[in-house]
Amino acid sequence: MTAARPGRVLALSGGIGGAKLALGLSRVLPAEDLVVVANTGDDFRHLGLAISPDIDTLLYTLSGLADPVKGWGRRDETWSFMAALAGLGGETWFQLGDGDLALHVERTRRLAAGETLSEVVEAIRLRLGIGPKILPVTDDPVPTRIRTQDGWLDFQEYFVRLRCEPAVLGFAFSGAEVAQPQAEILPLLRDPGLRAVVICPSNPFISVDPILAVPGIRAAIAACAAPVVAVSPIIGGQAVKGPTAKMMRELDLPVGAAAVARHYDGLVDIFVSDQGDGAVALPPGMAGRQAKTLMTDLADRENLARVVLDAADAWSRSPHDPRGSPRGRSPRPTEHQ
Ligand code: FO1
Repeated sequence: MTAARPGRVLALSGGIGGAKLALGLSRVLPAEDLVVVANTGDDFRHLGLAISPDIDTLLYTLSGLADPVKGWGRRDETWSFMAALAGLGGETWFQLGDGDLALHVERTRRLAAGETLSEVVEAIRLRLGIGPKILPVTDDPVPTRIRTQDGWLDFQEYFVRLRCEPAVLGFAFSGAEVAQPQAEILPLLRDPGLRAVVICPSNPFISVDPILAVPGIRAAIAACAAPVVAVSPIIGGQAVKGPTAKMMRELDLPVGAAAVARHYDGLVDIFVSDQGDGAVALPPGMAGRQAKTLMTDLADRENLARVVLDAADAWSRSPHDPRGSPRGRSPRPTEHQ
């Protein structure tokens, strides 16, 4: 490992896998140096409540409140509300624990009172004592829709109610074309002092792509002065959790880290794959790094965070030929060379 560089790190994250690396980053960086941009494509209204699963997974993970087994929801949760709802014949396919319910009720109240989603997340983040900022990628609705052989499905309908069983044919992020990126994100990406952009090991299709679909975000990442590092969510041809590998098969993609790297071609400088996968064929101009990417405990999360930052810093120190850059960018500022 080499000496750390100063500057902020912007991490893009979906839910469980992304939040694990975000936690690792939060433990090796000063709080003010980490900003996590969260996917909001999974957000929906349910039982009259505004639910933001990936934001909440980040809030719970970074505050130590997350359920360590499920990855979503709160630890030591009780389920009286669901049991009472079931007794009344209500809708119980989407599980809301009693403590978790409080967050949805409070978010719904604040939104109804005119707060933006960013303001709500910021208020809750401070109440939970979380240091790093968590920014919804946008305050506008960008619900992910899944195209299947049986037609289009709302995201949670596909993910939770149908347990990801229908084969996917494609995705849409409704409203993304008119969504405004959250106000702090583009200025951060344009900051010449930005240390790194980290694409966490989240599902590329349903967690990262909705973030990149918000106007201006993809272009700003491609143009930013800082190295962009992506961590593979696929290890040994399998997803650690969730439907990434199944989706790749259904989309006729080879299931492996190489296909994830190709998905990020033109955006990513360094691709971190699992050490057990050996050498991964990467698109021209993308550098590879191997590490233990399976994060089973806190030490794994911290170690992977250090590897990601070390790879980014080494990239920043190395001389670059902008013509050879996969992102076709102008040379980075002198102080970064
Ligand atoms: N995932 C499930 O598989 N079943 C559930 O009943 C469920 C409830 C739930 C409630 C609140 C929350 O924040 C997340 C919840 N999740 C549930 C997880 C979540 O829907 C997905 O993991 C994400 O949307 C995918 O990143």
